[in-house]
Amino acid sequence: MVSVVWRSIPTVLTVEELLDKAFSKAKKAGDAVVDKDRIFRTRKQMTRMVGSAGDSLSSTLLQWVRRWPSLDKMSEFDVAMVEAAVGCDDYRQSLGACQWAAGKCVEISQQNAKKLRRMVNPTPMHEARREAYGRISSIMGRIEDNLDFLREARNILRALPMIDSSEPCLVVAGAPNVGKSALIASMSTGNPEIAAYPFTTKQLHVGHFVNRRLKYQLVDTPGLLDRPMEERNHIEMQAIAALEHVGNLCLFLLDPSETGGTSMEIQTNLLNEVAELLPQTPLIVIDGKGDLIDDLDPDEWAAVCEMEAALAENPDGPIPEIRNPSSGHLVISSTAPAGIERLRYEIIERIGEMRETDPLTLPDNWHVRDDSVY
Ligand SMILES: Nc1nc2c(ncn2[C@@H]2O[C@H](COP(=O)(O)OP(=O)(O)OP(=O)(O)O)[C@@H](O)[C@H]2O)c(=O)[nH]1
Ligand SMILES: [Mg+2]
Repeated sequence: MVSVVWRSIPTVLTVEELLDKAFSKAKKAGDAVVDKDRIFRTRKQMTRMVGSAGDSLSSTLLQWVRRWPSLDKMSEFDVAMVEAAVGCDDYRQSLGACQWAAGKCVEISQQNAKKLRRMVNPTPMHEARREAYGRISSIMGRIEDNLDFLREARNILRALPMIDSSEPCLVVAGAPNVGKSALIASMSTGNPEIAAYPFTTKQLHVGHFVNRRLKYQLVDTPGLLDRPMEERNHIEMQAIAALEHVGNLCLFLLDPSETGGTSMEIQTNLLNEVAELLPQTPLIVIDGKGDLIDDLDPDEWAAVCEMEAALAENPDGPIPEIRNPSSGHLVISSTAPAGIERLRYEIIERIGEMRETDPLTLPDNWHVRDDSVY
């Protein structure tokens, strides 16, 4: 199951815009009718006008239904995001309403055509066309709230983080200001994408790097895995459950320098909570902002920074590693930079081990040949 590309969902017009577009197209279709016989001409015109309006409305509505991602085909993560952002029930109901209205528009145009076939005078033909237009407008009026919902939903959904659940995903957690976003930026190829969770105003980053054709995604969790458990509501809990489903590893970033403003005691409590919240997700605990940690040997730190810089020139060189003597955790610094390549190596190893222990698991998009048909 590949992630939904939220940025490509189509715009939804207002009822007024939709009707204007459909009726002006219908007028052109009517004007194009040529027939010397007045009765025949009027019948054809009125039939074409209603037919064209019905067709264009139904095809636009059905196109939206088709192009808006179906909840049934989304990953659990995406469903949880939709639930938190706009509500799955309203989402499903609004798309259902578009489908219903599309059917009704076609039905009205078919009924109108049938009626016109029995008419012999132009005046009732015009009346029938007007009546059909009225019914179409009233059907559209009935889905006005649904279209308004979809239009607003689009703005919110377009900002959601996109995660491909068929590739490894690393969830980066830690207290506010510990350097989560900086770590994602320093590990990523190119600039991380900026996205938003529905429950926080904080920007979040989704970055990635590629190793041996596997795309390792790094997902930020500001406002989600950065504060005590009791403050979380039902929707956030659902999103956390979804993160556990999509995340293969959790990188928990500590800031022993406490320059981010959170004491180590609170950070450690948060670490314990996150470990409980994501019981199935292995954790790698890292000490960040290594350049500000007093416990490190300055000479050793300088050597690590130098070796890390040398790696940029020669990627096959030795990968430096430094651990905090007081915690035993791997130390990194996104600004130095240092320890980043060691962390990357460790991630690749850990993910590799996980994939090896379950060799029968194929990626979701793997093509399976059904031999019975050959
Ligand atoms: N000295 C130093 N500062 C760092 C390092 N990493 C991040 N910072 C600084 O710490 C501050 C917070 O970094 P962010 O990456 O925004 O932290 P965050 O955890 O994403 O913060 P929120 O998203 O607000 O929770 C910024 O001012 C960074 O420049 C580091 O390795 N060393
Ligand atoms: Mg951040």
